[in-house]
Amino acid sequence: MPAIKACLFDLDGVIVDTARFHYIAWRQLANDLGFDLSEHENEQLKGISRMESLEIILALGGVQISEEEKLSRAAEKNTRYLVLCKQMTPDDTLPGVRAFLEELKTASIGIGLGSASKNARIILERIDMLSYFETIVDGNRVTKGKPDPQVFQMGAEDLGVDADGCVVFEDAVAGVQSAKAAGMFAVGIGEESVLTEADIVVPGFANFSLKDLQEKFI
Ligand code: B16
Ligand code: MG
Repeated sequence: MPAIKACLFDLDGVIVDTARFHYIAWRQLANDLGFDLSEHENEQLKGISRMESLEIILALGGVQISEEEKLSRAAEKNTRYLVLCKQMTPDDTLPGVRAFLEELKTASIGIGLGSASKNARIILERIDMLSYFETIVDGNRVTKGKPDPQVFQMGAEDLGVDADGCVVFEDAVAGVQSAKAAGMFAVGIGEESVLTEADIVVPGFANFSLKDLQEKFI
């Protein structure tokens, strides 16, 4: 059986459900600009950087604003998002995540974060999960967003592990594509009908152990 050397985790939608806060804050921005943003439309923004998300929303609303206004609207959205995130506590960590990371630690498997978010550290601190991660690759470090493989390649490099020993956990289509482009085993968190390019798809970590992963890892 090939050995798993490291696991790289996306943040939003994998470790913690911040997608609902992103949606509230983006929807408010759309409303301020005179249109609405549906939950379905919001799906397209998962795993996508802040500024790219803004461009998608503006295109959806058929609205054009100056580059300067884009920066101020994005900053305003982030302020709203962070206010909402203040409600989070360690109990908001998604079910089974903590136990799974404990299993990895016991098995001496490397643990890294690969997130598009520039708020990754703040969020991990809020849910008391920062100490699990040996490396954090976030939106402040990458120059190319998902689906580019850079975020996970940097994580593997930080941990000193080859791509074929890495497993990536992702809830976004762009994130799964990023993992596959990096030559890694991709576990989709969510629905098979959406995450079609993942090697396996599970609904979450609630009933998923390291042994389950090792049995599927190829
Ligand atoms: P921020 P992930 C992504 O995080 C979110 O899925 C995406 O919706 C968000 O726009 C992006 O982070 C940037 O977040 O505005 O906090 O920098 O899923 O890659 O962990
Ligand atoms: Mg995500």
